[in-house]
Amino acid sequence: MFAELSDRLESILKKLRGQGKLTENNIKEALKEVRRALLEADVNYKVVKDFISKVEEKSIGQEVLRSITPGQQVVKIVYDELTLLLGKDSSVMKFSSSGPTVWMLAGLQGSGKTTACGKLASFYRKKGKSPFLIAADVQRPAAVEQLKILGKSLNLPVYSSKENPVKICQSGVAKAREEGLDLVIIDTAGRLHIDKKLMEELALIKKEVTPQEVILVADSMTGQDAVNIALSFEERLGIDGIFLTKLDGDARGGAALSLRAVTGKPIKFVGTGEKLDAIEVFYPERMVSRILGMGDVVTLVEKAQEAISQEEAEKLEKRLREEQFSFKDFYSQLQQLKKMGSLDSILSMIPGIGGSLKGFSVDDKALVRVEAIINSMTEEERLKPQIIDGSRKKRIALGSGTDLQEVNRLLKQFFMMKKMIKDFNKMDLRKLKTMFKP
Ligand SMILES: Nc1nc2c(ncn2[C@@H]2O[C@H](COP(=O)(O)OP(=O)(O)OP(=O)(O)O)[C@@H](O)[C@H]2O)c(=O)[nH]1
Ligand SMILES: [Mg+2]
Repeated sequence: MFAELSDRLESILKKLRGQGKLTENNIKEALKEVRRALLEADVNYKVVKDFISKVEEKSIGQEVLRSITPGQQVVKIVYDELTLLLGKDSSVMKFSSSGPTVWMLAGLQGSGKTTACGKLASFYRKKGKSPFLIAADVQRPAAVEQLKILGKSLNLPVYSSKENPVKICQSGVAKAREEGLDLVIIDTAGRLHIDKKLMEELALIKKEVTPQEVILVADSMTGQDAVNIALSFEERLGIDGIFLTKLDGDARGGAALSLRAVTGKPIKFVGTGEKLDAIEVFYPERMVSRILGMGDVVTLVEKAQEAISQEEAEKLEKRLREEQFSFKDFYSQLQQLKKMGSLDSILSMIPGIGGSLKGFSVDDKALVRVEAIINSMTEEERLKPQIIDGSRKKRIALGSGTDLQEVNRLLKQFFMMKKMIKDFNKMDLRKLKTMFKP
């Protein structure tokens, strides 16, 4: 799905993510590339323009540039804005509270309406509905037959008659009510182009059977045409949502990424193949993760933002560099560690240290005792652990409900860590970072 766009965005964002420090120019350059990739994927020009300007505005703020992970922050902004573009939440289908639910599918010829009828019917039958299909396409001679064959393959009833499309729909809904079937799906005729007659026919059906959903079936392969078609249908008929088909093909992503922004209507389902089970509920966030080829990055950034404030990180970095690392710092690290899960991830957020302390981890129970030990130290002991002698150790062990062995172990770990930091400081940190990269 959207392989090319996905590859390009992924590589642009990967470059950004890898950078410890960013300048306004770095970001602008990267966003220029993002812009080009979106335009080449046939995303609507105006949508791209708005998108880039929003991302730029948010990215160039001081908070991002000064943050501990500017590259990742920018990636997250891109991710969030793309998600907004696609409509934040997945939208659910509406059902009737009295009598059968009626959904009407409309769209141009060959967009995949008839197939979508079958997909929706089998999808909702699995959820306990009893679907009933109405063949209201009397335009194309073989259309009714096609729906009947499809109904047979799914073992679902299909209604057809020799009346006009509006009458067919009315009597079809009446029949469904009679038989106690609760989900009516209407397959309508398509035209090669939007014409007045088609729109009038559809509007009349909508008026007479008042469907809970009018779903536009749009072919993602047609790119910006799909967007223009959707706009026309929305203006002339009024639609509730979009079923975007053929995403399994080599659609470039333009339609998917522009439809919501241009029409204001949500994409509700996507078709991902010719088979009747090739249907997916549309989740904007999942789609964006797929397009950007990530997701873990975003959660990581969110976690890091919660756990460690930028100020704290800067203070710590400064202390580490000045070799003043004390038990107080150690303690505040532990507090953050508890919020985050692993010391590795915190340390990897600190520029200059990165992955160099990999492998240092503490389990939860040990953490509680370590906290108790540090809590039992005096302020002076925390700042200058070298003064902790035998009798102080005994007092601390007693106060924390641990034993001498544990106090010793913690002190040993602490001095080891401090020595590691000291050694690292003597070396070129940049070199170190590459050394520790897997
Ligand atoms: N690859 C792929 N093919 C699809 C998808 N949805 C529909 N098709 C194919 O697209 C072609 C047209 O599908 P139909 O469902 O007949 O389209 P329609 O809108 O009912 O067409 P008309 O009734 O002629 O207006 C068929 O060959 C389908 O198998 C999809 O999600 N992926
Ligand atoms: Mg059809």
